[in-house]
Amino acid sequence: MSRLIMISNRLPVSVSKENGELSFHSSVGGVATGIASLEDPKERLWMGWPGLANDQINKKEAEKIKKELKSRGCIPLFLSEQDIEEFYAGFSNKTIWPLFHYFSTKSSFRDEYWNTYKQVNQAFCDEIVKHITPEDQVWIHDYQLMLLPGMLREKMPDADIGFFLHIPFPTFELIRHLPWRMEILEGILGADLVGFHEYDYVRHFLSSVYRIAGHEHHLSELVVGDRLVRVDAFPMGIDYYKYANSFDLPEVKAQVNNYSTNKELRLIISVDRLDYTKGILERLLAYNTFLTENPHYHGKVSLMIIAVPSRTKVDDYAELRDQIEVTVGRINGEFSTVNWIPIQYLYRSLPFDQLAALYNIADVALITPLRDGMNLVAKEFVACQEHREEQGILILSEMAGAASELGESLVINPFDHRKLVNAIKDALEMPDKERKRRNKLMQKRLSRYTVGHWAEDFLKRLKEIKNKQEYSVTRRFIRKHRAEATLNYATAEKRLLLFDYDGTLVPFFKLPEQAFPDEEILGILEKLTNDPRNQVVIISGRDKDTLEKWVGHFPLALVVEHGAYVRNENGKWETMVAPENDWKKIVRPIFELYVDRTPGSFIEEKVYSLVWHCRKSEPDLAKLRTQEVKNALVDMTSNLNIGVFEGNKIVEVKDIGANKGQSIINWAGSDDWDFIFCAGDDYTDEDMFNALPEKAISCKIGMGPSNAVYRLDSPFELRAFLKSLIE
Ligand code: ADQ
Repeated sequence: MSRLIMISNRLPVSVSKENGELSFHSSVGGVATGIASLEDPKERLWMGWPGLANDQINKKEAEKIKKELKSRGCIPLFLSEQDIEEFYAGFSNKTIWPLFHYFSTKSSFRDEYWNTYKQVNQAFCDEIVKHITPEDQVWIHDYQLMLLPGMLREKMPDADIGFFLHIPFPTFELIRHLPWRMEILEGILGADLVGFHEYDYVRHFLSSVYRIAGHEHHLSELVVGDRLVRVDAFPMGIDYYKYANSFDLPEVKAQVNNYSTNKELRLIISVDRLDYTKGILERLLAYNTFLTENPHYHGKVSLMIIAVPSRTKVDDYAELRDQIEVTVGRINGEFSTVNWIPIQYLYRSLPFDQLAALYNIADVALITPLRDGMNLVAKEFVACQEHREEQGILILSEMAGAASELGESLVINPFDHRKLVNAIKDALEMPDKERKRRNKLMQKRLSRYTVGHWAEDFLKRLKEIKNKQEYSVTRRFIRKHRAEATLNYATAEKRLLLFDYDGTLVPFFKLPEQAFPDEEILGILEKLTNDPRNQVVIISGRDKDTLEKWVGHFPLALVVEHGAYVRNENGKWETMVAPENDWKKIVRPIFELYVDRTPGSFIEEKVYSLVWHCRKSEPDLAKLRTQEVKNALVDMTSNLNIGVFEGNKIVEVKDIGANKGQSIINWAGSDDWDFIFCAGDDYTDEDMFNALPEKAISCKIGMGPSNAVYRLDSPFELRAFLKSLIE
């Protein structure tokens, strides 16, 4: 039976050891709550680090931990002190965390961190394969385990693997700093479904994947190897009613009564882990200015900073703690009176009842991270306002993922000191009716997309993409089909082999002249053309001189410029259609305009066509210009006997009298072949596939819609198949 296997750096149960005694604490974080509320009854397992270094426990204790955790549905993975230092504090929190939160100057790129990161990801992989079956659904979480999807994919090629990143995915300009950017992207792409909190992160990820790994996406789906991978946004929600109804809980009520002694004092709360991405210092400075500019608020407002200790072993965090404490001390020293302290500072984690009570009594929540993947505190605060008589209002940073769902809060740029100061005043002075109006809209949204809904949505989409993959792989020229074809080839006496050249026999290069045949393909062509049972034909859009020079020494037929010229195997050229080229005078200036506007692009002239190439141009600009050039051409060429075609990084305008389909009729039209194989990668090859008799095996190289019977991913896969024929 299929199970859900959750994998995260930390387990939802953590183990600690005090005075030689082990104790277990469940931390029902957001994700665990979401998973617990799934309606699907299938069994669940959770794998991760329980929080103790293996150097701190002996064998007997490790066994005890395993046994106890097993009873709670968890599998522990123990880390050594060195792993914690280099994998967790090091690569995860000193390399990835700052870089992905746009603090690139804090990022340190050290080989020993990277090596341990790889090792720990591998250890997770080795452990997990002992526990899973191919039917299980695997959901891997966060930036500590970005290599794991790829590692697991290698061991279990058909596994259902989802990956969710809880932090921002930054722009390509930052990702390119990372010396191991390719490995990280390939690791993530081992998943079938990759999820982020926000569409902006999806965009950044797809753009990095395109620029670094070269995979192009179509509507957020891309092909990696022979797998379809989907990338999508799943904004994580909260356990809404737990917060919205918290006021009715006696323990929360008791806490509220504890706090509410001075009804005159307006309360601003700030709740986060103590982290430089959270903007705590900037908040304090804004509050300082607010107090300076608004003396009438002295004694009437209080800011409560609740900072949860976090990553205390990382220097930046220790330094930030000092800075915050000095700043709090300075502001309190400057403004405090005998009966008023402007800032209360709590450096600790609060239990749920105390935190919920604060959410329930605060007038303002000041949540202004400099960058944040989502920020759940903002959502929790808004939920807690639902049943309040006088509701509080949220000031939220536009740099938090949550800002796209909480647009009715006071959204500010946390780097804009003036706006932050003004927002504090506006929030305190906003009429209750207005606070309620804004909160209501946000509450409605949050109550719909809860954390349970989030988990369900992600897992449903994972299933969908797996089903879609199955459908898309039926078209692949899989081992079984290839074996059948090889057998037919071996017994055939008369065989016709038709190949496109660029992107089919050889991969694409930045410049067309770089795509000359390498030794491997020359060897394959030599063997194929030496067999008297074979007729090999290469049909290409290229000009005749180039192909003659590259492969003309073999006894094969050549059809060039999409059928304009034909050479039989004896080397004699014939022209198929008389060129009619007046249209080029109209098209060339348009292409020239786009060459000027698109650095790296250029024009290639062939007898029957003009081609605008943009393979060397900046990819996103090339995409945009391709659409523009096509639009310009379609309007201007509608009265001419020419067609405009978009190919792989090209736009080609050609005489529609010349096409590859017509040009192969001479060969394919004859019905005395025992075996016909035809391969091509481009839109122009579709004419060829359509003109083939039914018994032919046609094969598209690469993705995209096609009339071919089968598909292979690359020229290298085609070469492997051709080698199996000749061997
Ligand atoms: P965090 O950076 O930890 O999480 P956030 O989402 O705000 O940020 O907080 C997570 C949880 O911590 C919240 O549920 C909150 O209640 C709790 N918490 C915060 N302060 C607390 C305190 N003083 N005492 C007790 N509990 C406290 C990362 C990403 C975020 C992303 C989450 C989830 O950095 O951007 O929203 O994962 O994906």
